[in-house]
Amino acid sequence: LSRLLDSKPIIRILEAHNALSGLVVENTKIFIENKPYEFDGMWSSSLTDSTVRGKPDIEAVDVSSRLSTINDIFEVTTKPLIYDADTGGRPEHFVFTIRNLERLGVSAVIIEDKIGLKKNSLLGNSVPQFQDSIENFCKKINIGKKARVTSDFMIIARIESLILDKGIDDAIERAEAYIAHGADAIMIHSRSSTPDEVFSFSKKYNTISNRKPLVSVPTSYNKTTEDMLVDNGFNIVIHANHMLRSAYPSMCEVAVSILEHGRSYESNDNCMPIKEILNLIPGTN
Ligand code: SPV
Ligand code: MG
Repeated sequence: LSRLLDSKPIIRILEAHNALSGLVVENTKIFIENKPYEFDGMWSSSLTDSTVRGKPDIEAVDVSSRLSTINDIFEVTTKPLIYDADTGGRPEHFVFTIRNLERLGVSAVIIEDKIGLKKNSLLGNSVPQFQDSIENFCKKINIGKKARVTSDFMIIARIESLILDKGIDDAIERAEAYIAHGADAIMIHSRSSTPDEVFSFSKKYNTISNRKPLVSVPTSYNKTTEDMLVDNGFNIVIHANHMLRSAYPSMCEVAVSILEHGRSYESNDNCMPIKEILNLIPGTN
């Protein structure tokens, strides 16, 4: 991942929640005017890895289970993976998460500067959620950095100031502090439907000394194109939940249709033909 960052204008990451969705990220490739386009890597999302287990995105899925998903994905794919570690947990526990992730071959971890019972960021202030102090979070970054074995493994600090309506100045102050304490990159999150606030942030961020790569997760402001992100200084874009969100509606439609018709025939168009699913994975026959 760190090598890719030096060689491309923006790194394009797509969520994977199991081996099959990992294979979609791995193998999807298109050509536009003879130019190839594909994803550079995968995002292990806390939201989707919790949702596939029927659990809320509140750090209820333990790290061992999360790592088991990644193990499944890595058995059949080759691209870099960025791991969503939520808050990173207690600093004393974060150390072991780092060691495990590195050993598995994960390229980077993102930890968010929240404390207490973590809730999904896109819920914003409609639920109680709290930001960690700058001092505490800097300590966590620093402890994580010391636990790393290889310098390639990136620790990315995620700033929740815009999610919690704390403003751009607070976000910039945090970015500077997190970088000073060892963050290898910064993720600025937003739940706004336009990119205005993240672009105001990046305008200031791009001028700070010792600037590190900048990560965007444009779930709520998804009219924004990758080209616009590049123009505003972003280095990594994470499409954070789209493999799971696109699969689920089709499953629900098929379940309803089978009940309605007492047979599965009407669902044929929603389903991959048996022959194709048998041929989907090399080595099936
Ligand atoms: C995730 O994908 O789990 C994330 C991004 O952390 S968000 O859901 O927007 O908080
Ligand atoms: Mg998450």
